[in-house]
Amino acid sequence: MDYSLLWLDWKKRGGLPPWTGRVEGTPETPQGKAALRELREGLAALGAAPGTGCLRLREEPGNGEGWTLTREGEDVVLAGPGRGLLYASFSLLEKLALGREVRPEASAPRYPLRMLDHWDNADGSIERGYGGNSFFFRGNRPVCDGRTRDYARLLASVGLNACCLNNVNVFGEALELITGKYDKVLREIGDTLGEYGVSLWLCVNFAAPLDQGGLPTADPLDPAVRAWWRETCDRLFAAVPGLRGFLVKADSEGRPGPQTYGRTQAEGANMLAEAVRPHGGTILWRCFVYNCTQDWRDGKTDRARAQYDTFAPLDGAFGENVLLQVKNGPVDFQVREPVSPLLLRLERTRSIVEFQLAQEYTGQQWHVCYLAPLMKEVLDFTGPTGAVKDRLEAVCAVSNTGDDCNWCGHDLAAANLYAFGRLCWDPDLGSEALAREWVKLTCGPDPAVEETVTDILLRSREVYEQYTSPLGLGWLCWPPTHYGPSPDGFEYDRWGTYHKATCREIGVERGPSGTGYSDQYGPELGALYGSMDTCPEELLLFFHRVPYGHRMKDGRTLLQRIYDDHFAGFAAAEEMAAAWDRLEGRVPEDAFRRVRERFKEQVRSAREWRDIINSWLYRLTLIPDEQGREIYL
Ligand code: GCW
Repeated sequence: MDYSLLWLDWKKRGGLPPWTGRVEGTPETPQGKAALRELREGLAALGAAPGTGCLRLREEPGNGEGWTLTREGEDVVLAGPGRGLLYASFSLLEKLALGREVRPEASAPRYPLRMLDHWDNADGSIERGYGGNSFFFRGNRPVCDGRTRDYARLLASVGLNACCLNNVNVFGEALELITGKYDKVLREIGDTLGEYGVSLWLCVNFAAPLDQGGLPTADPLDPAVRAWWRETCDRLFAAVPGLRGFLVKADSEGRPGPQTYGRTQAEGANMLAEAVRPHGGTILWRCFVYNCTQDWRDGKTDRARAQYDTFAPLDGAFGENVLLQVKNGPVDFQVREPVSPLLLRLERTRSIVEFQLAQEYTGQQWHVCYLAPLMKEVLDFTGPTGAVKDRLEAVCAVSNTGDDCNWCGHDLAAANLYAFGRLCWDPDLGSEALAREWVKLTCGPDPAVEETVTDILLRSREVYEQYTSPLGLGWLCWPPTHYGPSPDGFEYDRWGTYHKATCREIGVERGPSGTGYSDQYGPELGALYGSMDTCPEELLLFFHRVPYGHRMKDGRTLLQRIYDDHFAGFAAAEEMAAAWDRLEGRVPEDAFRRVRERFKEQVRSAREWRDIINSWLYRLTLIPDEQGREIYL
């Protein structure tokens, strides 16, 4: 095996309770059987020895995912349907591995759909992938092997239950995934994932009736188009029983969609929903619809507004088996954005939030950036219509995995995968608790390792934010890769992501006197964000065009705050790297070396960010740093 099992690499430990020595039960579902196997193998690896009592698995009928743990005399009983038993088993193994007391409890997931989206291409590359190549596609075709199974185990162990195999940008051989050519291997993948309770999803090309079906149109209201999708789904869902639905990127960044035919997003989504409905299927319809060919001279169009403007008027027009998939922020996975106002607005439409574990804009898995705090910020965010986490039906994230030996490129990036799964099960868990658990499960019980790595993880997002793009501004990165600083890189381009910095001020005004974006939050939040005085400082430059001399709450000028953040962020990156160095000999040698290499690059890149952003603003303003630190002319 040329890859690790991440947190599932159970390590021997003493002091296991006596009932762990024997596991009994005769579950009948594939998931129940998987639970039994995981327990037997996991307990043996943890060092369980024969004792009094035993662990019983009691499989109940049904397709639910909840489970209970009770004590019966000297025995411990795990009860639930097959899927529930699977989650119960991993939860129990984790508790034992962490040395926690096992107490009676009941657990059930908060969301019925907890999903990872792969941006894997058929040719084996991964769009915005930073952990190697695809393990789902090799040699320009899907593959099912031992890694598929281990991946399913990893997902199930943190409670994830769905996975979309291919990139939302569907091209090349991926266009054939729905044509019958790959039914056999897709079925195998679906079954392998299904054994671990993970359903299979595919991304489809909205223009497939035209591109693959040979029809003259892909108009969603055309009867021949509707019939084509129905027939395609009838065959596909019968051939691939693990399939649960499609994820669709339409009318987005050049992808075809209903707009071409003068139809609405709802008409497009509902047409597909009708085709998958007889098979119990669901359509996840992405809301990432905006004008990506904006003229930078056009000061009126505000990309941040686009998704709400397109979808809010359609609230209630979507079929029952459609979920609108909304990115966590209004623009695109920047290190800091406000919560997407669409998530607060949809009332009669089901929604799924999309996070991005793939660190496209957050250091590309060369920089540490623990994303649980960002995800919690979004889930916990409460507006007049309630907390985001209570309004959602489902949660998904773009996966950060690939075929690297450590799955994620950066060993510490696996913490994001772990925390994401756990938060989908229970969004009330805390970032710190999850970080600690992940460290202990991955690295063992050494308290110095736990403290150091937890501290690195918890600081990491803020540190990244400090040395990159200040106060919600975003987009100061190098356009071709989205890595490294290039303050004007996006400025005169078509993406609608501008800072408009002059010698006096910086940022786009999105309050009522500007693009009016803040109004999308409704009266209360709109007023809060809409005024520079009340706008939370960390989002100041997302919402406002601000003079450099603007006084921040602590009395510093905006410009001084930006300088300070960049100096502090770089210093913190150096500190984190040094802290990691002190763990030499305490974490496995290969992981130690890999992470040390990554930190070298992080520190190099952080220095570049610090100096380029600070110099850029100094050259614009000619206002020196109050502390006289070096900024380059
Ligand atoms: O962030 C952008 C990425 C694209 C991506 C797109 C999307 C898959 O740069 O690579 O395409 O978002 O989310 O559709």
